[in-house]
Amino acid sequence: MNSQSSQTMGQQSGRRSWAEPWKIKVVEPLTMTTREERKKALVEAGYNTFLLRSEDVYIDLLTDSGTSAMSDRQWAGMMLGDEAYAGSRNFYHLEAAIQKYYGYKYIVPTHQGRGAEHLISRTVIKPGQLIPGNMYFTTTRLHQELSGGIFHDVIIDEAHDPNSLHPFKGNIDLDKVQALIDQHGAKQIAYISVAGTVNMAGGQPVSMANVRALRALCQKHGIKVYLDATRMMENAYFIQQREEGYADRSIAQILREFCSYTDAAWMSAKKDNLVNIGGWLAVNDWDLFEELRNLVVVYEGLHTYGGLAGRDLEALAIGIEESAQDQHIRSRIGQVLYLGELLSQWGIPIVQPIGGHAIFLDARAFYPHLKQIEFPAQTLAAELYLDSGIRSMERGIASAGRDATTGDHYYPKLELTRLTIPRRVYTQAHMDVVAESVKAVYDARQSVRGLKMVYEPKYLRFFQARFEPL
Ligand code: PM9
Repeated sequence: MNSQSSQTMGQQSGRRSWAEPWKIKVVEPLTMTTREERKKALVEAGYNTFLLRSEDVYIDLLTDSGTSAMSDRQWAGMMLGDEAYAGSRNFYHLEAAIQKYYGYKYIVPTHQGRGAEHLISRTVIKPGQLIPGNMYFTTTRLHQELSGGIFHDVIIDEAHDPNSLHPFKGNIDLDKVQALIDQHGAKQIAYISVAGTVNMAGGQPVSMANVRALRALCQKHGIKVYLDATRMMENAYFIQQREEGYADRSIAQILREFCSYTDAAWMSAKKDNLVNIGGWLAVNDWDLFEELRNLVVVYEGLHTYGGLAGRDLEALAIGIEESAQDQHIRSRIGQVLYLGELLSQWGIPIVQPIGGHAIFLDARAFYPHLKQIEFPAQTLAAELYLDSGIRSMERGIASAGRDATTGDHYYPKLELTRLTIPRRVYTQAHMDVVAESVKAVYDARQSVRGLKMVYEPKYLRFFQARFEPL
Protein backbone atom coordinates (compact mmCIF):
# COMPACT_ATOMS: atom_id res chain seq x y z
CA MET A 1 0.00 0.00 0.00
CA ASN A 2 1.51 3.37 -0.93
CA SER A 3 1.66 6.14 1.63
CA GLN A 4 -1.04 8.17 -0.09
CA SER A 5 -3.64 5.42 -0.04
CA SER A 6 -2.82 4.46 3.57
CA GLN A 7 -3.27 8.12 4.51
CA THR A 8 -6.65 8.18 2.76
CA MET A 9 -7.66 4.99 4.56
CA GLY A 10 -6.57 6.55 7.85
CA GLN A 11 -8.67 9.63 7.23
CA GLN A 12 -11.60 7.50 6.24
CA SER A 13 -11.45 5.31 9.32
CA GLY A 14 -11.60 8.44 11.51
CA ARG A 15 -14.57 9.72 9.56
CA ARG A 16 -18.05 9.99 11.01
CA SER A 17 -20.75 10.19 8.30
CA TRP A 18 -24.42 10.93 8.63
CA ALA A 19 -26.86 8.37 7.27
CA GLU A 20 -30.60 8.37 6.75
CA PRO A 21 -32.36 7.55 10.06
CA TRP A 22 -34.69 5.11 8.26
CA LYS A 23 -34.59 2.10 5.98
CA ILE A 24 -36.58 1.49 2.80
CA LYS A 25 -39.72 -0.69 3.01
CA VAL A 26 -41.54 0.02 -0.26
CA VAL A 27 -40.02 1.01 -3.60
CA GLU A 28 -41.43 2.59 -6.75
CA PRO A 29 -39.72 1.80 -10.08
CA LEU A 30 -38.30 4.70 -12.11
CA THR A 31 -38.65 4.98 -15.88
CA MET A 32 -35.68 5.64 -18.11
CA THR A 33 -36.17 7.10 -21.57
CA THR A 34 -34.04 7.69 -24.66
CA ARG A 35 -32.89 11.14 -25.74
CA GLU A 36 -35.29 10.99 -28.73
CA GLU A 37 -38.22 10.24 -26.41
CA ARG A 38 -37.23 13.10 -24.13
CA LYS A 39 -36.91 15.52 -27.04
CA LYS A 40 -40.46 14.63 -28.14
CA ALA A 41 -41.82 14.99 -24.59
CA LEU A 42 -40.09 18.36 -24.18
CA VAL A 43 -41.53 19.76 -27.41
CA GLU A 44 -45.00 18.56 -26.37
CA ALA A 45 -44.50 20.25 -22.99
CA GLY A 46 -43.59 23.59 -24.60
CA TYR A 47 -40.11 23.41 -23.00
CA ASN A 48 -41.73 23.84 -19.59
CA THR A 49 -40.85 21.11 -17.08
CA PHE A 50 -44.19 21.70 -15.29
CA LEU A 51 -45.95 20.45 -18.41
CA LEU A 52 -44.06 17.14 -18.66
CA ARG A 53 -45.84 13.94 -17.66
CA SER A 54 -44.11 12.49 -14.62
CA GLU A 55 -43.97 9.12 -16.43
CA ASP A 56 -41.45 10.73 -18.79
CA VAL A 57 -39.23 11.83 -15.90
CA TYR A 58 -36.36 9.80 -14.44
CA ILE A 59 -35.27 11.67 -11.27
CA ASP A 60 -37.87 14.25 -10.31
CA LEU A 61 -36.32 17.35 -8.72
CA LEU A 62 -39.10 19.71 -9.77
CA THR A 63 -40.12 20.41 -6.20
CA ASP A 64 -39.99 19.25 -2.60
CA SER A 65 -43.70 20.07 -2.32
CA GLY A 66 -45.93 17.10 -1.57
CA THR A 67 -43.27 14.76 -2.95
CA SER A 68 -41.87 13.40 0.31
CA ALA A 69 -42.10 9.75 1.32
CA MET A 70 -44.38 9.21 4.31
CA SER A 71 -43.28 6.91 7.12
CA ASP A 72 -44.95 3.63 8.13
CA ARG A 73 -46.36 5.51 11.14
CA GLN A 74 -47.93 8.11 8.87
CA TRP A 75 -49.46 5.43 6.62
CA ALA A 76 -50.77 3.65 9.71
CA GLY A 77 -52.22 6.99 10.84
CA MET A 78 -54.09 7.26 7.52
CA MET A 79 -56.05 4.16 8.52
CA LEU A 80 -57.12 5.96 11.69
CA GLY A 81 -58.78 8.77 9.72
CA ASP A 82 -61.98 9.94 11.37
CA GLU A 83 -63.96 11.15 8.37
CA ALA A 84 -66.67 12.92 10.35
CA TYR A 85 -67.68 16.20 8.71
CA ALA A 86 -67.26 18.09 11.97
CA GLY A 87 -64.96 17.69 14.96
CA SER A 88 -62.79 14.85 13.59
CA ARG A 89 -60.42 13.56 16.28
CA ASN A 90 -57.57 13.91 13.78
CA PHE A 91 -58.08 17.69 13.79
CA TYR A 92 -57.44 17.75 17.53
CA HIS A 93 -54.25 15.71 17.05
CA LEU A 94 -53.10 18.24 14.48
CA GLU A 95 -54.01 21.17 16.69
CA ALA A 96 -52.01 19.67 19.57
CA ALA A 97 -48.97 19.01 17.33
CA ILE A 98 -48.89 22.59 16.00
CA GLN A 99 -49.35 24.03 19.49
CA LYS A 100 -46.55 21.83 20.82
CA TYR A 101 -43.95 22.32 18.07
CA TYR A 102 -44.74 25.83 16.75
CA GLY A 103 -46.28 27.31 19.89
CA TYR A 104 -49.23 29.24 18.42
CA LYS A 105 -52.61 29.12 20.14
CA TYR A 106 -55.29 28.79 17.45
CA ILE A 107 -55.21 26.63 14.33
CA VAL A 108 -57.10 26.70 11.01
CA PRO A 109 -56.35 23.86 8.55
CA THR A 110 -56.28 24.53 4.79
CA HIS A 111 -55.89 22.33 1.73
CA GLN A 112 -52.34 23.62 1.10
CA GLY A 113 -50.13 26.67 1.56
CA ARG A 114 -51.79 28.96 -0.94
CA GLY A 115 -55.19 28.29 0.66
CA ALA A 116 -53.72 29.67 3.89
CA GLU A 117 -52.12 32.61 2.03
CA HIS A 118 -55.46 33.44 0.45
CA LEU A 119 -57.29 33.56 3.80
CA ILE A 120 -54.68 35.57 5.70
CA SER A 121 -54.21 38.04 2.83
CA ARG A 122 -57.96 38.67 2.50
CA THR A 123 -58.30 39.10 6.24
CA VAL A 124 -55.46 41.46 7.13
CA ILE A 125 -54.53 43.48 4.02
CA LYS A 126 -56.35 46.72 3.20
CA PRO A 127 -56.07 47.93 -0.42
CA GLY A 128 -52.99 50.11 -0.91
CA GLN A 129 -51.15 48.76 2.15
CA LEU A 130 -47.53 47.65 1.91
CA ILE A 131 -46.19 44.23 2.82
CA PRO A 132 -42.42 44.27 3.39
CA GLY A 133 -40.95 40.77 3.07
CA ASN A 134 -37.66 38.90 2.81
CA MET A 135 -37.84 38.35 -0.97
CA TYR A 136 -41.00 37.55 -2.85
CA PHE A 137 -42.46 34.11 -3.19
CA THR A 138 -44.68 33.52 -6.24
CA THR A 139 -47.98 32.45 -4.62
CA THR A 140 -47.47 34.57 -1.49
CA ARG A 141 -46.95 37.80 -3.43
CA LEU A 142 -49.85 37.04 -5.78
CA HIS A 143 -52.30 36.60 -2.90
CA GLN A 144 -51.00 39.79 -1.30
CA GLU A 145 -51.53 41.64 -4.60
CA LEU A 146 -54.96 40.13 -5.22
CA SER A 147 -55.98 41.58 -1.84
CA GLY A 148 -54.78 45.04 -2.94
CA GLY A 149 -51.43 44.94 -1.13
CA ILE A 150 -48.06 46.06 -2.51
CA PHE A 151 -45.06 43.82 -1.80
CA HIS A 152 -41.70 45.42 -0.90
CA ASP A 153 -38.50 43.41 -0.86
CA VAL A 154 -36.58 44.15 2.38
CA ILE A 155 -34.14 41.22 2.34
CA ILE A 156 -30.45 42.06 2.86
CA ASP A 157 -28.59 42.91 -0.39
CA GLU A 158 -26.34 39.84 -0.06
CA ALA A 159 -29.37 37.63 -0.83
CA HIS A 160 -29.36 38.84 -4.43
CA ASP A 161 -25.73 37.83 -4.93
CA PRO A 162 -25.30 34.09 -5.62
CA ASN A 163 -21.66 34.22 -4.53
CA SER A 164 -22.03 36.02 -1.21
CA LEU A 165 -21.15 33.65 1.65
CA HIS A 166 -23.25 35.46 4.27
CA PRO A 167 -24.45 32.68 6.64
CA PHE A 168 -27.97 34.15 6.97
CA LYS A 169 -28.84 35.46 3.53
CA GLY A 170 -32.53 35.29 4.41
CA ASN A 171 -32.18 38.10 6.97
CA ILE A 172 -34.36 41.19 6.82
CA ASP A 173 -32.58 44.52 6.44
CA LEU A 174 -34.03 46.47 9.35
CA ASP A 175 -32.91 49.78 7.83
CA LYS A 176 -35.07 49.06 4.79
CA VAL A 177 -38.05 48.36 7.07
CA GLN A 178 -37.39 51.55 9.05
CA ALA A 179 -37.19 53.56 5.81
CA LEU A 180 -40.63 52.25 4.75
CA ILE A 181 -42.06 53.14 8.17
CA ASP A 182 -40.54 56.64 7.96
CA GLN A 183 -41.82 57.20 4.43
CA HIS A 184 -45.32 55.74 4.66
CA GLY A 185 -46.13 55.47 8.38
CA ALA A 186 -46.64 52.26 10.34
CA LYS A 187 -50.39 52.17 9.63
CA GLN A 188 -49.72 51.73 5.92
CA ILE A 189 -47.87 48.48 6.62
CA ALA A 190 -50.22 45.48 6.74
CA TYR A 191 -47.61 43.24 8.40
CA ILE A 192 -44.04 42.06 7.88
CA SER A 193 -43.88 38.85 5.85
CA VAL A 194 -40.97 36.70 7.07
CA ALA A 195 -40.13 33.42 5.36
CA GLY A 196 -37.74 30.89 6.86
CA THR A 197 -35.90 29.63 4.86
CA VAL A 198 -36.12 31.92 1.80
CA ASN A 199 -37.01 29.81 -1.19
CA MET A 200 -36.23 32.20 -4.06
CA ALA A 201 -32.90 33.22 -2.51
CA GLY A 202 -31.69 29.62 -2.59
CA GLY A 203 -33.19 28.15 0.59
CA GLN A 204 -31.31 30.67 2.74
CA PRO A 205 -31.98 30.99 6.49
CA VAL A 206 -32.95 33.85 8.80
CA SER A 207 -30.97 34.15 12.04
CA MET A 208 -32.54 34.20 15.48
CA ALA A 209 -30.84 37.55 16.19
CA ASN A 210 -32.48 39.02 13.10
CA VAL A 211 -36.03 37.92 13.89
CA ARG A 212 -35.59 39.02 17.51
CA ALA A 213 -34.46 42.49 16.40
CA LEU A 214 -37.28 42.66 13.86
CA ARG A 215 -39.74 41.81 16.59
CA ALA A 216 -38.43 44.66 18.78
CA LEU A 217 -38.66 47.16 15.92
CA CYS A 218 -42.18 46.08 14.99
CA GLN A 219 -43.41 46.14 18.58
CA LYS A 220 -42.26 49.76 18.84
CA HIS A 221 -44.45 50.66 15.86
CA GLY A 222 -47.37 48.30 16.49
CA ILE A 223 -46.69 46.23 13.33
CA LYS A 224 -47.41 42.49 13.25
CA VAL A 225 -44.84 39.90 12.14
CA TYR A 226 -46.26 36.94 10.21
CA LEU A 227 -44.18 33.90 9.36
CA ASP A 228 -44.21 31.69 6.29
CA ALA A 229 -43.24 28.55 8.24
CA THR A 230 -43.08 26.29 5.18
CA ARG A 231 -39.39 25.37 5.69
CA MET A 232 -38.85 26.60 9.26
CA MET A 233 -37.54 23.22 10.48
CA GLU A 234 -34.72 23.59 7.96
CA ASN A 235 -34.18 27.18 9.07
CA ALA A 236 -33.86 25.93 12.66
CA TYR A 237 -31.11 23.53 11.56
CA PHE A 238 -29.02 26.36 10.08
CA ILE A 239 -29.42 28.36 13.31
CA GLN A 240 -28.21 25.32 15.26
CA GLN A 241 -25.20 24.91 12.95
CA ARG A 242 -24.26 28.54 12.35
CA GLU A 243 -25.48 30.85 15.11
CA GLU A 244 -23.57 31.34 18.33
CA GLY A 245 -25.34 29.97 21.38
CA TYR A 246 -27.55 27.43 19.57
CA ALA A 247 -25.23 24.44 18.98
CA ASP A 248 -26.62 22.60 22.00
CA ARG A 249 -30.26 23.43 21.41
CA SER A 250 -32.60 20.99 19.67
CA ILE A 251 -34.42 21.78 16.42
CA ALA A 252 -37.68 21.72 18.37
CA GLN A 253 -36.40 24.26 20.91
CA ILE A 254 -35.04 26.58 18.23
CA LEU A 255 -38.28 26.40 16.27
CA ARG A 256 -40.36 27.35 19.33
CA GLU A 257 -38.12 30.30 20.12
CA PHE A 258 -38.20 31.59 16.54
CA CYS A 259 -41.99 31.36 16.31
CA SER A 260 -42.32 33.16 19.64
CA TYR A 261 -41.05 36.34 17.94
CA THR A 262 -43.91 36.21 15.42
CA ASP A 263 -47.66 36.78 15.76
CA ALA A 264 -48.97 34.16 13.34
CA ALA A 265 -47.85 31.71 10.67
CA TRP A 266 -49.04 30.11 7.48
CA MET A 267 -47.77 26.81 6.24
CA SER A 268 -47.47 24.66 3.17
CA ALA A 269 -47.33 21.37 5.07
CA LYS A 270 -46.35 19.66 1.82
CA LYS A 271 -42.72 20.61 2.54
CA ASP A 272 -41.27 20.41 6.06
CA ASN A 273 -44.25 18.53 7.50
CA LEU A 274 -43.72 15.44 5.32
CA VAL A 275 -47.18 15.06 3.81
CA ASN A 276 -48.41 14.88 0.24
CA ILE A 277 -51.15 17.46 0.80
CA GLY A 278 -52.04 19.97 3.50
CA GLY A 279 -51.55 23.42 4.95
CA TRP A 280 -52.49 25.47 7.99
CA LEU A 281 -52.73 28.85 9.61
CA ALA A 282 -51.80 29.39 13.24
CA VAL A 283 -52.35 32.60 15.18
CA ASN A 284 -52.22 33.93 18.73
CA ASP A 285 -54.89 36.60 18.41
CA TRP A 286 -58.46 35.42 19.08
CA ASP A 287 -60.15 38.09 16.92
CA LEU A 288 -57.97 37.25 13.92
CA PHE A 289 -58.64 33.56 14.52
CA GLU A 290 -62.38 34.18 14.52
CA GLU A 291 -62.18 35.95 11.16
CA LEU A 292 -60.03 33.22 9.63
CA ARG A 293 -62.18 30.46 11.06
CA ASN A 294 -65.20 32.11 9.51
CA LEU A 295 -63.57 32.65 6.10
CA VAL A 296 -62.22 29.09 5.88
CA VAL A 297 -65.78 27.73 5.64
CA VAL A 298 -66.32 29.88 2.53
CA TYR A 299 -63.24 28.80 0.58
CA GLU A 300 -61.80 25.58 2.01
CA GLY A 301 -64.23 23.61 4.19
CA LEU A 302 -65.32 23.44 7.81
CA HIS A 303 -62.81 24.84 10.34
CA THR A 304 -62.00 21.33 11.63
CA TYR A 305 -60.97 19.95 8.23
CA GLY A 306 -60.14 22.91 5.95
CA GLY A 307 -60.33 20.97 2.68
CA LEU A 308 -58.48 17.90 3.99
CA ALA A 309 -59.67 14.39 4.78
CA GLY A 310 -59.39 13.20 8.39
CA ARG A 311 -56.66 10.78 7.29
CA ASP A 312 -54.63 13.69 5.84
CA LEU A 313 -54.91 15.55 9.14
CA GLU A 314 -53.59 12.50 10.99
CA ALA A 315 -50.64 12.01 8.62
CA LEU A 316 -49.84 15.69 9.06
CA ALA A 317 -49.95 15.55 12.86
CA ILE A 318 -47.48 12.64 12.80
CA GLY A 319 -45.38 14.32 10.08
CA ILE A 320 -44.89 17.42 12.24
CA GLU A 321 -43.49 15.31 15.06
CA GLU A 322 -41.16 13.39 12.72
CA SER A 323 -39.94 16.51 10.94
CA ALA A 324 -38.80 18.11 14.20
CA GLN A 325 -36.32 15.30 14.97
CA ASP A 326 -32.70 16.42 14.80
CA GLN A 327 -31.55 13.26 13.01
CA HIS A 328 -34.15 13.74 10.31
CA ILE A 329 -33.14 17.31 9.52
CA ARG A 330 -29.45 16.50 9.65
CA SER A 331 -29.74 13.80 7.01
CA ARG A 332 -32.23 15.81 4.93
CA ILE A 333 -29.92 18.79 4.66
CA GLY A 334 -26.89 16.49 4.57
CA GLN A 335 -28.15 15.09 1.29
CA VAL A 336 -28.60 18.57 -0.20
CA LEU A 337 -25.06 19.46 0.94
CA TYR A 338 -23.68 16.27 -0.59
CA LEU A 339 -25.01 17.18 -4.03
CA GLY A 340 -23.99 20.83 -3.69
CA GLU A 341 -20.44 20.03 -2.60
CA LEU A 342 -19.97 17.64 -5.50
CA LEU A 343 -21.05 20.31 -7.97
CA SER A 344 -18.91 22.97 -6.28
CA GLN A 345 -15.86 20.72 -6.44
CA TRP A 346 -16.36 20.45 -10.19
CA GLY A 347 -16.49 24.22 -10.55
CA ILE A 348 -20.19 24.34 -11.43
CA PRO A 349 -21.76 27.68 -10.49
CA ILE A 350 -24.39 27.30 -7.76
CA VAL A 351 -25.86 29.62 -5.14
CA GLN A 352 -23.62 29.71 -2.09
CA PRO A 353 -23.85 28.90 0.77
CA ILE A 354 -25.75 25.70 -0.02
CA GLY A 355 -29.33 26.08 1.20
CA GLY A 356 -31.87 23.82 2.82
CA HIS A 357 -34.14 22.23 0.26
CA ALA A 358 -32.41 22.49 -3.09
CA ILE A 359 -29.33 23.25 -5.12
CA PHE A 360 -29.83 26.37 -7.22
CA LEU A 361 -27.76 26.42 -10.40
CA ASP A 362 -26.67 29.91 -11.41
CA ALA A 363 -28.01 30.03 -14.97
CA ARG A 364 -26.46 33.44 -15.69
CA ALA A 365 -23.02 31.99 -14.99
CA PHE A 366 -23.86 28.86 -17.00
CA TYR A 367 -24.95 30.81 -20.06
CA PRO A 368 -23.34 34.28 -19.96
CA HIS A 369 -24.01 34.56 -23.71
CA LEU A 370 -27.82 34.51 -23.15
CA LYS A 371 -29.82 37.64 -22.32
CA GLN A 372 -32.23 37.30 -19.40
CA ILE A 373 -35.20 37.62 -21.76
CA GLU A 374 -33.90 34.50 -23.53
CA PHE A 375 -34.82 32.58 -20.35
CA PRO A 376 -31.43 31.08 -19.37
CA ALA A 377 -32.81 29.20 -16.33
CA GLN A 378 -35.71 27.75 -18.29
CA THR A 379 -33.21 26.76 -21.00
CA LEU A 380 -30.99 25.04 -18.44
CA ALA A 381 -33.96 23.08 -17.04
CA ALA A 382 -34.77 21.93 -20.59
CA GLU A 383 -31.15 20.94 -21.33
CA LEU A 384 -30.90 18.95 -18.12
CA TYR A 385 -34.08 17.07 -18.92
CA LEU A 386 -32.81 16.32 -22.43
CA ASP A 387 -29.50 15.02 -21.12
CA SER A 388 -30.80 12.57 -18.53
CA GLY A 389 -34.53 12.88 -17.83
CA ILE A 390 -33.88 14.82 -14.60
CA ARG A 391 -36.61 17.36 -13.98
CA SER A 392 -35.75 20.71 -12.36
CA MET A 393 -37.56 24.05 -12.07
CA GLU A 394 -36.95 27.56 -13.37
CA ARG A 395 -36.59 30.23 -10.67
CA GLY A 396 -35.72 33.30 -12.71
CA ILE A 397 -37.48 35.73 -15.02
CA ALA A 398 -40.37 33.38 -15.88
CA SER A 399 -41.15 32.78 -12.19
CA ALA A 400 -40.80 36.48 -11.34
CA GLY A 401 -43.69 37.40 -13.68
CA ARG A 402 -44.73 40.98 -14.38
CA ASP A 403 -45.14 44.13 -12.32
CA ALA A 404 -48.86 44.27 -11.45
CA THR A 405 -49.10 48.03 -12.18
CA THR A 406 -46.81 48.58 -15.20
CA GLY A 407 -47.21 45.16 -16.80
CA ASP A 408 -43.44 44.99 -17.46
CA HIS A 409 -41.42 41.84 -16.84
CA TYR A 410 -39.62 41.78 -13.50
CA TYR A 411 -35.90 41.18 -14.12
CA PRO A 412 -34.73 39.43 -10.92
CA LYS A 413 -31.01 39.54 -10.13
CA LEU A 414 -31.08 35.80 -9.50
CA GLU A 415 -31.65 33.68 -12.60
CA LEU A 416 -31.65 30.15 -11.18
CA THR A 417 -32.54 26.57 -11.99
CA ARG A 418 -33.59 24.63 -8.92
CA LEU A 419 -32.69 21.00 -8.24
CA THR A 420 -35.15 20.40 -5.42
CA ILE A 421 -34.64 17.36 -3.23
CA PRO A 422 -37.80 15.60 -2.01
CA ARG A 423 -37.51 14.38 1.59
CA ARG A 424 -36.75 10.69 2.23
CA VAL A 425 -37.11 9.75 -1.47
CA TYR A 426 -33.79 9.54 -3.31
CA THR A 427 -30.45 7.97 -2.38
CA GLN A 428 -26.90 9.24 -2.55
CA ALA A 429 -26.47 7.24 -5.79
CA HIS A 430 -29.26 9.31 -7.34
CA MET A 431 -27.40 12.44 -6.27
CA ASP A 432 -24.28 11.18 -8.08
CA VAL A 433 -26.28 10.63 -11.26
CA VAL A 434 -27.75 14.12 -10.97
CA ALA A 435 -24.34 15.73 -10.44
CA GLU A 436 -22.88 13.91 -13.46
CA SER A 437 -25.74 15.07 -15.69
CA VAL A 438 -25.33 18.68 -14.54
CA LYS A 439 -21.62 18.39 -15.34
CA ALA A 440 -22.36 17.08 -18.85
CA VAL A 441 -24.76 19.98 -19.47
CA TYR A 442 -22.19 22.43 -18.10
CA ASP A 443 -19.49 21.05 -20.41
CA ALA A 444 -21.80 21.57 -23.41
CA ARG A 445 -22.88 25.07 -22.35
CA GLN A 446 -21.29 27.10 -25.15
CA SER A 447 -23.44 25.68 -27.97
CA VAL A 448 -26.76 26.35 -26.20
CA ARG A 449 -29.32 28.85 -27.52
CA GLY A 450 -32.12 30.34 -25.43
CA LEU A 451 -35.92 30.21 -25.56
CA LYS A 452 -38.77 32.59 -26.37
CA MET A 453 -42.11 32.56 -24.55
CA VAL A 454 -44.96 31.82 -26.94
CA TYR A 455 -47.83 31.46 -24.45
CA GLU A 456 -48.18 33.36 -21.19
CA PRO A 457 -51.05 32.82 -18.74
CA LYS A 458 -52.16 35.75 -16.58
CA TYR A 459 -51.29 34.41 -13.13
CA LEU A 460 -48.20 32.46 -11.97
CA ARG A 461 -47.10 32.11 -15.57
CA PHE A 462 -44.18 29.76 -14.86
CA PHE A 463 -46.60 26.89 -14.19
CA GLN A 464 -48.23 26.88 -17.64
CA ALA A 465 -46.20 29.10 -20.00
CA ARG A 466 -44.96 27.58 -23.26
CA PHE A 467 -41.64 28.21 -24.95
CA GLU A 468 -39.88 27.54 -28.25
CA PRO A 469 -36.17 27.44 -29.03
CA LEU A 470 -34.70 30.63 -30.50
N1 PM9 B 1 -43.67 26.15 -2.99
C1 PM9 B 1 -42.19 25.02 -4.41
O1 PM9 B 1 -41.98 24.17 -5.27
C2 PM9 B 1 -44.70 24.70 -4.73
C3 PM9 B 1 -44.82 25.06 -6.16
S1 PM9 B 1 -44.11 26.58 -6.74
C4 PM9 B 1 -45.35 27.73 -6.33
O2 PM9 B 1 -41.26 25.64 -3.85
C5 PM9 B 1 -43.46 28.92 0.19
C6 PM9 B 1 -42.18 29.41 0.75
C7 PM9 B 1 -43.47 27.94 -0.78
C8 PM9 B 1 -44.72 27.50 -1.33
C9 PM9 B 1 -44.78 26.55 -2.37
C10 PM9 B 1 -45.91 28.11 -0.83
C11 PM9 B 1 -47.25 27.70 -1.36
C12 PM9 B 1 -45.82 29.07 0.13
N2 PM9 B 1 -44.60 29.46 0.62
O3 PM9 B 1 -47.71 25.00 -2.88
O4 PM9 B 1 -49.74 26.12 -2.07
O5 PM9 B 1 -42.32 27.40 -1.18
O6 PM9 B 1 -48.74 24.33 -0.69
O7 PM9 B 1 -47.60 26.47 -0.87
C13 PM9 B 1 -43.55 25.31 -4.00
P1 PM9 B 1 -48.51 25.42 -1.68
